[in-house]
Amino acid sequence: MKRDFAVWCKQLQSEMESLLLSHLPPVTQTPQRLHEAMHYAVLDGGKRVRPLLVFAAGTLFDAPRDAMERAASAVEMIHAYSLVHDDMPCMDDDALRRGKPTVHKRYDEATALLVGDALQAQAFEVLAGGALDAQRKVAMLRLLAHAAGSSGMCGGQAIDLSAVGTLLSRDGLEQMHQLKTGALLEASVMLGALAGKQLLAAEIAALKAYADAIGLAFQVVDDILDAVSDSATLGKTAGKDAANHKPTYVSILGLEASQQLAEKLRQDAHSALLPFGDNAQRLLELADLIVQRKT
Ligand code: GRG
Repeated sequence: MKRDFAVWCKQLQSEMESLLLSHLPPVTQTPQRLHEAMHYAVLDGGKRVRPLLVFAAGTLFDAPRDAMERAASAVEMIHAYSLVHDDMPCMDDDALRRGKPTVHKRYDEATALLVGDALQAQAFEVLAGGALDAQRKVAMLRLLAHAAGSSGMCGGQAIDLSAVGTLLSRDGLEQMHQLKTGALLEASVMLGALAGKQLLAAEIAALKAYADAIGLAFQVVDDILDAVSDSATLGKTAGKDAANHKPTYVSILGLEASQQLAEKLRQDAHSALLPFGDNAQRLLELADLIVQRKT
């Protein structure tokens, strides 16, 4: 990783911490336990990949800072909510997330459910604020709602839950991941871009092709890491996919072919950005980060 990219990531990751804090209800506000659990779920953890994508795309299209900050916070809140719910006993039943006990373990199941619900609502409230014109805000709200709902992340999660113990084809696996993980990653890129200057149809198509490639690459790498890494490095339980007989890229293609696929997707992401030239440097570097990450 180049030094200036590493510095850019670190700076934004640290800024995200105070931004998210400022966009959450204070823990002193009633109901304090729920607000404390929301802070626990969102703050102090995670790579903040989705906010980084918002900033990289937003900067490419000269988006105002406040609009990028709101979009980045909103998308990270949706992501955090999905992790809280995914870890619950009725779904993945996990005890470890971001190196800490999961929310239902640290608090209780009812609180975890409410944390997810409240974070989702908070995300839309944050995105609805700020000085962008109303028409643009509605477009951004609609985009995030579509990516988070049954046509996006929730839909992907439903397919995932029903696929456990079954044989999924490679196409079926790809469709599930496009929805479960890809939709929110794509929304991060598009929200950043939408917050900026008017987009041409060709620019939208290029960004979508980039987002498609990194969305899938993210998941292929997630499957590889689950198979080859350990819980201490990942900050979540490793080896769960095989233990739960979940269809994954590693189980369908094998480890080596999965690694080759991740590399091919990284190159696809780079090719998609060619029309933007050097201006897309941060998006290019984020594609590399997604494929080369160790956690
Ligand atoms: C419960 C509605 C609902 C959806 C859950 C995101 C998700 C859908 C489930 C999480 C389970 C999982 C391992 C998904 C695969 C990829 C993924 C989203 C990993 C976690 O994202 P990272 O690596 O996490 O960006 P950090 O902690 O860095 O933010």
